[in-house]
Amino acid sequence: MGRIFSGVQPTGNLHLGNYLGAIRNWVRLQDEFDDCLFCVVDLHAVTVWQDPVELQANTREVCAAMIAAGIDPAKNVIFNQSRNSAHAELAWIFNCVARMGWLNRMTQFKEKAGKNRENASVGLFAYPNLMAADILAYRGTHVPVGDDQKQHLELARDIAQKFNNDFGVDFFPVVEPLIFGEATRVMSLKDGSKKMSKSDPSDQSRITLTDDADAFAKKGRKARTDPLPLPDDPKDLADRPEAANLLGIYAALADRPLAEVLTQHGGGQFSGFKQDLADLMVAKLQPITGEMRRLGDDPGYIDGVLAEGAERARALSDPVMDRVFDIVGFLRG
Ligand code: AQP
Repeated sequence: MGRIFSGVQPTGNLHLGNYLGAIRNWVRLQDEFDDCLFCVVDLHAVTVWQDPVELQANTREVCAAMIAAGIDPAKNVIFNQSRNSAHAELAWIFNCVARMGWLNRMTQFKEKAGKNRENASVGLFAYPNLMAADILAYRGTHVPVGDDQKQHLELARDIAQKFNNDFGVDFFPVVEPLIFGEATRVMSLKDGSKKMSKSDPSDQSRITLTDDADAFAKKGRKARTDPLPLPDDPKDLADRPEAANLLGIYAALADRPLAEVLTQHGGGQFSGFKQDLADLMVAKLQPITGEMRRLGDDPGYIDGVLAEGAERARALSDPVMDRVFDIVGFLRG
């Protein structure tokens, strides 16, 4: 039925957006697809400066979060990206396939580089080529991600197609994004126009997977809202980004359609709704955060999962890369 590849950067502050937009969907997909690779993308992380000691701790934390959320390391391939050199090798070939103009259009680079573009790393600019390589080194067909990665996946499709055209082959598949759920883009708790993100300087802007029950309640209570009561029709959320965000989070966590949540809460005040939301976060997230903590106390186990996953990953990418080198014309003895 196809092969899943997806990843999370080990850049700390793993948050509710990463969970609802990505990791939780992976848990569901692992039963639908025979082959799933879930990767801690440490090569992507170093496109901006990372403290080496923290990078190692964050890599283990992301792996623990995946397992704690319900991804089975025996059935799926869980590993960190730098352990398989195929990612970097194919990314180089894609650096030579993708066009500068394509990368110049990427909004994430513009957002992350900000005004200081000249000072951004070359790696940050070429990030989408590495992302295409992550998927295509396994000839991955389906990529479950949050809405923010849509543009990068379109680029991955363009790269695959150009490679196939340039070399007159039908080798790389057309990658399908899988973007689903009621919270495909979770927004900051402080500003409904900004996505919830690991790099936001304010810890109050996000729910992290290491927060405790008190933090869920406090952050939920303090989340920005507007003075109106909750609407009962989804159409009335169009110009109320903060309300839309909190209701979307609620619907996603409760696993219920947004319309149904509005039927229940419409007309009510935010104070009562926020309490319900905090209770829901505790009920749904605390078992995960507790399990993450337990796994965090056993780094030997996590390291074993990552090492074994990398071996399995290499076994899957080796034949793909042999064929790529052959197509490109590299003599390999
Ligand atoms: N706010 C979000 N809502 C829904 N999904 C999200 N994702 C990220 N933020 C949200 C999804 O999480 C997966 C892993 O993301 P990543 O580790 O590659 O980080 P990112 O997309 O660059 O965003 P972050 O986590 O906020 O980090 P910074 O602050 O560095 O930009 C992806 O599937 C992503 O779509």
